[in-house]
Amino acid sequence: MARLRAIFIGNTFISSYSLGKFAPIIVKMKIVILGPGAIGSLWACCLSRAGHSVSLWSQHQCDSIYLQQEHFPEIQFTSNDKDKLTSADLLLVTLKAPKVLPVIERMVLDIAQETIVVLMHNGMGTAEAIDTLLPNNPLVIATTTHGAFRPKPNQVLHTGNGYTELGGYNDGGKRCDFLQPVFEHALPKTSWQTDILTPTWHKLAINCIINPLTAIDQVKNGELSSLKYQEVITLLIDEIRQVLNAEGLPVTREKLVTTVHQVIEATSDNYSSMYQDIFHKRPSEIDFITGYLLQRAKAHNISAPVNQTLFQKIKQIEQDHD
Ligand code: KPL
Repeated sequence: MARLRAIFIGNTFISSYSLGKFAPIIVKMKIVILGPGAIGSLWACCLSRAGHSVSLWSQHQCDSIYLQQEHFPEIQFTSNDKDKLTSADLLLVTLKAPKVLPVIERMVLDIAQETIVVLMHNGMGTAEAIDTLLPNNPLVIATTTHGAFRPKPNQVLHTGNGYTELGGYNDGGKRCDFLQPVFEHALPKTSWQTDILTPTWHKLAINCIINPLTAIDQVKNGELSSLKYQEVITLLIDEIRQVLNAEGLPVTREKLVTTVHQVIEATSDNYSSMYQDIFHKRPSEIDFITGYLLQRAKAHNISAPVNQTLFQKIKQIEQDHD
């Protein structure tokens, strides 16, 4: 039997029509990408090629940005256009976690209540703040394992094929499952999660282990499979598991060990994002990764001394850079 779902977002008509095996029809959305770094630029190119009206919002005040992804034709995006922002159906935030709140705070008056806000970054803790700042906007969380690299300001490379998980954070966001075919059509694979906090916590667990260890020792992810790191990884996993369990996620130690080692293997040739931040003497996302874990550990009266040590080491390195 045919199923027709029709949804209006702002002035845009989104329809998702499925008949037997036919794919959904996705109508053009007005999308602004806030923070077009590597992953934001990749989504900008993919969503634009999928037929959406995409514009960018960058910290570098400029009217237009050219981006070329691999062999595809170069695309000219308008940038920092207030009209595009106020009329956006979707604001895809690909800023790093520490920048999310300060940047959105400055833009708050130009974001319409109907605009769906999607947060896509490593770490946790921003959604609470954005939900308070924009209480009427549908808020969606996204995690992605796609790899992207910007060798030059106008060029983006899709360096690793991954998957994206989306899910609503607030009531409005929970009604946005029609975004799944939009993202899937632009850059597969994408799934809609009714409980997005579970995959987000799992990603946080992985980042709490791989990111600080690789950043402190300045090694590739793959190095963490050597014997030297196994004791500290086991201790970190034990602390993280207790926090996840206290948060209501019934994950076992074995499951976490397997997942972490799978990611180390799959990304063995990667320099983690925290490695790169420390290498380039940029502030890292530690407050939103290990810092968030430690906050939740404290709330549950769980001691996490090994995570605390890594947190302090990264903080010390950042201070030395200052
Ligand atoms: O998410 C990552 C990161 O570098 O931030 C991992 C999964 C560790 C891959 O490098």
